[in-house]
Amino acid sequence: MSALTEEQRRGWDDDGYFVLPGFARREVLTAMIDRIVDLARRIDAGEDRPDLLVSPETVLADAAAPEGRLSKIFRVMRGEDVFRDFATDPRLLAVLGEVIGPDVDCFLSQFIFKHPGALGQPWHQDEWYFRMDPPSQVGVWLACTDATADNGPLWVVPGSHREQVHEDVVKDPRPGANLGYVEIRGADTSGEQQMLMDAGDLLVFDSHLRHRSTDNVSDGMRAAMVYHYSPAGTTVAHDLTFNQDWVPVLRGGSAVAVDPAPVPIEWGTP
Ligand SMILES: O=C(O)CCC(=O)C(=O)O
Repeated sequence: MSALTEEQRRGWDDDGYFVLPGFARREVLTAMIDRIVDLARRIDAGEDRPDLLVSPETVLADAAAPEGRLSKIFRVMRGEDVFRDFATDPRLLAVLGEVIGPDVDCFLSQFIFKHPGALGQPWHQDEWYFRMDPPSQVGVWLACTDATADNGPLWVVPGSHREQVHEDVVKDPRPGANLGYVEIRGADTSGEQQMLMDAGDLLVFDSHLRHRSTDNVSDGMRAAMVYHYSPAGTTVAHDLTFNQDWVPVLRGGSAVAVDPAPVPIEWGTP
């Protein structure tokens, strides 16, 4: 029996994404947010976590709470129970087995805070950043809070997953923008769809899908937990892989037990 409904399969093939509504329970979302806030505070207090990569929040750099000064924490999947359990949830692995195949690695895990006033991420394709062979990865974006019109939801261009990687990009010019962000120039976004999601909904999307998120103009935090998966044996064509940790999760269609021992970051050549 398929793990996808006909509608989800059609969404994957035709649009490059689909949503699994109500995929995560509230308790799981609360546990994720509590754990990430705790990690942010411990790191701020000087705890050494060479297995994690922390990305600062540049626009709101003077926030009082440590988590308010962060935009992302990467590589949380291996060593943190709540994030590892989600990444290897049998329901998720069944979906990934269908859209990727029987042998799957999780290579990226990141919790994204979007605090009130934080900027969104301009139009991009994740594959522009990845540069992998084979060039087709799968992202899963879990709404840890509701994603509303005001708090910086994702927007996607259905069908753009069939496009090549757009090389005509510019660095995000906005003051305070994340240093790594680029924006695709000149591509048609007239079919864009806003992804309003309830907390617990899961978006599954192709790494070629053009997407963006808008700024958080609300007075509440929007939060998301994002994982990326690849077919096992995928190779990366550049050295900027320090936010990645390659973890086998599926082999021959069966779940693989994940070693939770922390793996320090291997800094590539900048
Ligand atoms: O969550 C966001 O605001 C943007 C996330 C995104 O576009 C990505 O991770 O590729």
